[in-house]
Amino acid sequence: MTNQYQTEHYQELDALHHLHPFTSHKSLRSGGARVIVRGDGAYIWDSEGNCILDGMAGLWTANLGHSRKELAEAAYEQMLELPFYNTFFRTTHPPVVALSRKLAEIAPDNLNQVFYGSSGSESNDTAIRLIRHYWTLKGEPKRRIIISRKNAYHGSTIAAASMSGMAHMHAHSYPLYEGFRHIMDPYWYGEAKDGETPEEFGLRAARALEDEILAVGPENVAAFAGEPVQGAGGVKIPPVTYWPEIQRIVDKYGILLLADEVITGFGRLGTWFASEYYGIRPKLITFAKAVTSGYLPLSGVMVDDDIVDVLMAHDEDFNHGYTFSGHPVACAVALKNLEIIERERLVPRVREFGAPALAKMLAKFKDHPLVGEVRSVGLLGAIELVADKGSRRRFADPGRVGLICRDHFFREGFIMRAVFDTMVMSPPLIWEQKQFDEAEAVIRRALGLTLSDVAGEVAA
Ligand code: PXG
Repeated sequence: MTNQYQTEHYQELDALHHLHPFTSHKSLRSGGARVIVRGDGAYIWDSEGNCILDGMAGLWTANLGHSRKELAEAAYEQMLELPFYNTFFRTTHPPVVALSRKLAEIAPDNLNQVFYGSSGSESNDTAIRLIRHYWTLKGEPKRRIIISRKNAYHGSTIAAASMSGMAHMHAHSYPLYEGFRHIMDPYWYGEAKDGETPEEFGLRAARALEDEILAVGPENVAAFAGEPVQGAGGVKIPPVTYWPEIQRIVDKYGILLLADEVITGFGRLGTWFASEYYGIRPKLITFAKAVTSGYLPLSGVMVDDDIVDVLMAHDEDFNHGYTFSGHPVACAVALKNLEIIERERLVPRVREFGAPALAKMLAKFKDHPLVGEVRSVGLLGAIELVADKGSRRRFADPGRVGLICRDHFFREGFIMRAVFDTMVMSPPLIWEQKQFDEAEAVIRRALGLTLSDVAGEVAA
């Protein structure tokens, strides 16, 4: 096990040479990064030897948990056989063919073709270009506007960040890429009017799409894009009325539905894809993260037969692609990952065990003085921290209390992420009752410590 000296050594070199994503580099340099050195199943270890329960599956990613030998072996064997070849210029290879076939089998029936990338951002950029290309080929080139939602996260490339609805990203030093509009997100706890039921709110939030389509002119709208459950935006679970109404509206105006399943894909809600869970019929699904459980980077867009038919009916090239589109080693690892998820029945297990266990564990905190709401769907969960439960009043300076709480979690040996003052979790699909019990004990301690830190600000 590494010792204290090495922790400081890594922190110092990290501060000197490594720029981290979504980070204040100044504060990171003064505080030092945590050095994570090992992972096994549900746990990770830091360089001080602390064992930490990973309530975020890496970053919404390691659905199988950490350090599965079979995935390492799949990579090793593929590296000895064919470590890399491209899929441009009319070439292909067995792992990409086998994975594409497998994805077509587990995805909704109408989605049978895959275009690959290495990150969720890339796959959303692919989808954006493909959507616009499709309408051009169809003879409707004016249809360029893609409507998405506030607080959506679709990635960090310029097009995907423009489709995202994160104000702090839009405010960054580039203009938004053109052609995106953002409507309200279906966040009942944060945005419902007094007395508005989740069902009423869900319809109102969905109808914002119709209002926007009419405002910009239906003939200009190419697609609607959304995460079935907003993840990075704070595990915002739409009311049951939301997605059926969205489906009705996209059908009515003949626009494409893009489901960004980068977080929800591969079992997280107890179905292979959340589109199945919510009964929606997307024309495109983007995926990444858990397709390999994060062991190697891989992403893609699954494309509907109608879109493919239009591509097939024209001679034009689709001028788009990445060196690593369909990387053979990543594809081999993805295939093995899906094989294990299937063999261990992890998708039905989320429905039968994981989802109810998470909901039951979170429910124990709903009466805590700091907790405004707990919610979960499948293995996505959230705890809202508020200053006043009764009125849903937030703490001053949003995000401050979330960070206090996150740091307590970490010191207590547990990872949960703070989205402002919403604590979110996304455990691996392999958690057993033991891990839910451990999480419960840590959450109880950490909420208690957080409460004593901010006691003066909490309504009696
Ligand atoms: N779509 C969704 C729904 C995502 O959650 C992306 C696209 C982009 O994927 P890549 O692979 O380009 O990162 C994501 C990524 C967080 C956090 O803090 C969430 C993501 C990435 C990094 C941090 O919750 N999601």
